[in-house]
Amino acid sequence: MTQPTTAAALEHSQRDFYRTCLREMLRIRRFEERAAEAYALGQVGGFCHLYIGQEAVAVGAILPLRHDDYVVCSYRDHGHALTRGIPARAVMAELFGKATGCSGGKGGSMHLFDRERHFMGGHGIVGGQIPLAAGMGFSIKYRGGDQVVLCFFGDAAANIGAFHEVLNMALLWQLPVVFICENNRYGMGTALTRSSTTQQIASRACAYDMTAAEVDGMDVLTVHAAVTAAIARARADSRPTLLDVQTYRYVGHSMSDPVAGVYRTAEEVEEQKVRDPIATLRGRLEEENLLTSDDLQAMDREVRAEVEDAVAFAESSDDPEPDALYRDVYAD
Ligand SMILES: Cc1ncc(C[n+]2csc(CCOP(=O)(O)OP(=O)(O)O)c2C)c(N)n1
Repeated sequence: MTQPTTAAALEHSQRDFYRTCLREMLRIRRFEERAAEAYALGQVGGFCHLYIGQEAVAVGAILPLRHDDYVVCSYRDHGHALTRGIPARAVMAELFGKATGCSGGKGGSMHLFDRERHFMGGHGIVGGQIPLAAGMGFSIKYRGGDQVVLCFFGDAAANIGAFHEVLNMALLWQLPVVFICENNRYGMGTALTRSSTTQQIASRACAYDMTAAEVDGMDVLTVHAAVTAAIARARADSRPTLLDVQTYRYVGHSMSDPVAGVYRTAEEVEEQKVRDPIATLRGRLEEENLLTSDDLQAMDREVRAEVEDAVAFAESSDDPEPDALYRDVYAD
């Protein structure tokens, strides 16, 4: 067999990379559509915050990580967990509160966790993960490692005091943390104008002399490039970065919030769908003849099958034993 030329090999690897991005975003979308159905049927209890519309952020940011790097994020965490490699079965089972869930069924949608994959949650307290990320960064540096931490949070979390303190300390101590603000414009029902949030974040970054960039969060390739550069800076020079990633959620704040709510119009939501991250990448791949509609259908079929398998697994799994309440998930 003839060896592919370097150019052809490069083209192949680029095509595979684009397809991986598309597939990962599609997995999140289909997983969450199905999770919403399960929630409506009463199979998922507690809170459930969907990520639909924001998929390009988790996928673009997490794909460049090494397996020993760390991820920590807010309660809107299904996409981050799936992209980090937690099996769809374990994530769905956690939503269903089953013993086979990645947090033993004791965390639910907001508290996905996986020690092996260095996925440090899923946090329900707005901004609670930001100081934890600094601790992880400090611990890496203290032990002389070269891992990095990705810390995701919403724009409203930039209002908590710890955000300011942590940015300051991260810079003073030169911690290898990439702070990723997923700026979806709304903090539950509170709308800050996009520019005011962006200005706040940029001015803070400037005050802390930290590289701050505005990134188009609806374009997975743009997110990937920005985070790859930030990861390199953290790994090689132990320097923190703050990214203001502009994104949008098409769904309500949580399953108990209507799609548009009183704080935005249905027209606004529809307008934003023109920038859909999945449709944008799919269009680009089709234009460049890197994907046919048959390929796309096959990909969608596989993803749907994975999600159905995850639901069947969650449905047939057992509830945690009552005494598991008193045991650490990782103790056994
Ligand atoms: C410390 C704290 N205050 C208030 C809340 C209630 N709360 C839950 S989500 C939320 C909005 C957060 O918005 P943002 O950080 O922008 O993230 P998004 O939900 O948009 O992803 C609030 C105020 C909370 N969970 N924790």
